[in-house]
Amino acid sequence: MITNKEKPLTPNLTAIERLTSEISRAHISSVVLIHGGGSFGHPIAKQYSIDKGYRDQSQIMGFSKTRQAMMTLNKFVVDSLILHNIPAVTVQPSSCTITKQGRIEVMEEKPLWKLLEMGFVPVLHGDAVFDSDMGFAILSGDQLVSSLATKLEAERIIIGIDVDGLYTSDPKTDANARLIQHIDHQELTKMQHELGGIRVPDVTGGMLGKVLELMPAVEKEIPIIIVNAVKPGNVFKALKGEEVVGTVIQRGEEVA
Ligand code: IP8
Repeated sequence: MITNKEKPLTPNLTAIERLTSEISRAHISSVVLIHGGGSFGHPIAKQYSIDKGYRDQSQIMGFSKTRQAMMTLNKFVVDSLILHNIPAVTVQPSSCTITKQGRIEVMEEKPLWKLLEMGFVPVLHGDAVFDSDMGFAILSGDQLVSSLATKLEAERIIIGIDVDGLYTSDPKTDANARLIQHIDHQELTKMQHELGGIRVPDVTGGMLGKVLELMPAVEKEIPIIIVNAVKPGNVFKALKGEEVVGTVIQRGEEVA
């Protein structure tokens, strides 16, 4: 929602401005912000098949361009955060992370701990990163969220998207789609099996992928709330722990 998905390399400055002002108003003392690639990282990564790993020399320029596009988007976000008096500092995933087959293998966390300890707000993003098997890969913001929440022992995860939460089907195309207000990881695993193999539309597919990526954090008992960040005030309310429409994902009781 922080970019215009229809137009490559176009930020949604209004949304960025409003979101950063909500984050600022919430006065949260210890927070890590992570954003995705939107119409900056994705079109270029796709054009050069960066997600498939290194295949030939022609991708080398593509890797540089993907990284640069992510830095451009990140600058819009961080500039706006600083304008709202948030001491934001970018931590580039490509400089501190190596993946193996697209999964985080090594990540230097010390700068993150230091930033948090000193009261800064670290800002990370989905990125083109180096991969020990594939040469390079795309590391999604969602994988970063899950991994960092676990490593940094987060109290909770708040995900801002452009629909009200997790639905039973695509709310943009299916009038019968129902918002799931509460779900545990077992129900989510079942849902994954039901949907396994089905070519799901973008929103649900993207959402399911997002949610599955977050499962390790849920298993570590870190609650997740997914809210519609397009609706003014939702991110603020979620940050403040106030009641807000959305989907709460929590670890359920284990069934013997
Ligand atoms: O939007 C992908 O991050 P995501 C980042 O969180 C790039 O999947 C470089 C495409």
